[in-house]
Amino acid sequence: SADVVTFGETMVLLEAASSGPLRYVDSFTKRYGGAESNVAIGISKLGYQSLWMSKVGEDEFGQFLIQKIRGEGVNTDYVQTYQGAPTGLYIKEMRRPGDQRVTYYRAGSAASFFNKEDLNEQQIASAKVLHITGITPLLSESCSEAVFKAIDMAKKHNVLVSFDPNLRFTLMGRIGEEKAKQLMRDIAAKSDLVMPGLDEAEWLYGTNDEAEIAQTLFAEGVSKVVIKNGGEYSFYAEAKGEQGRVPSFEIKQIVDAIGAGDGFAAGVLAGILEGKSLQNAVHFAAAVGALVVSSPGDIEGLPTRAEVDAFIEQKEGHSG
Ligand code: KDG
Repeated sequence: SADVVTFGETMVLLEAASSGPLRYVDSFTKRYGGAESNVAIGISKLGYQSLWMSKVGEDEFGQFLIQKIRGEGVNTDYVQTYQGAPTGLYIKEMRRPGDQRVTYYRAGSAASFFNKEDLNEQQIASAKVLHITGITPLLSESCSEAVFKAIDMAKKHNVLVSFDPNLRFTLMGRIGEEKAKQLMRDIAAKSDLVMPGLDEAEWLYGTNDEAEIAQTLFAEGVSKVVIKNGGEYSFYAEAKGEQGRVPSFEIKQIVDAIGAGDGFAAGVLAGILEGKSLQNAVHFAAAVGALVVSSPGDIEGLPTRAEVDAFIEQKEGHSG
């Protein structure tokens, strides 16, 4: 059985091969990404078992995604091929250095037809962690229902529920921002570990006071909170334990920041699976996030355990 089970949409990524507005870009590099499969790949590279459930279109891109993700060591046995809709796409544009933009071609995609019947309860029940992101419930009503159903399954079997809100404002149009906010807060309240960015937490809870946000979540039954503040630091707190800040690693050049949060989440989860304290798990995760932003693509920079140790050693003169 898998250590971490997750589900959600993965898309083919067409990354502009040159900078400037897309209308002037003539070629693209084909990659792929999806927040949840990015985490699953991160977990696999760090030496743990992961399983990702989804629906892909009955098309070449769907086969490409399954091949690639399976090739990274993720269990894709519960990914279904769906005839009714195509695999989604997204495009990365580099308008000018430092101004990276993402465009989705995913409305009505195969993955948005994922529903609660597609969840494998046995796989969730036997996992150690169920990882959810806030992207999935925004895709469709059936995806939203699947998120709540999966959380119920995990709770019934004492599986840790991990939640990264991963706010996607461009996907909120279907239900509106206020309902989306409530939805995210409802999912967070049902989770054990909640890992928003500081700006996301501020949007959700109306304050940027990390300790106060953590207290709100603890009062709702959450046990661990990690709040990421990009290149600066991450805050961590446990309901019955310590809280503090862990500085981020300095990096020379940000090549592609998309996917860093997923690498970070994989790092925290791997740290927890290994029995690290939350503080040490966050330190480890900060190194994973730093390595991801130093490479193009969402998943290409995800490190192995040895690469994380070497990076920490190089930065701090000791291994993590
Ligand atoms: O976190 C990275 C994701 O944003 C990327 O892989 C694409 O899943 C994706 C999304 O919905 O934006």
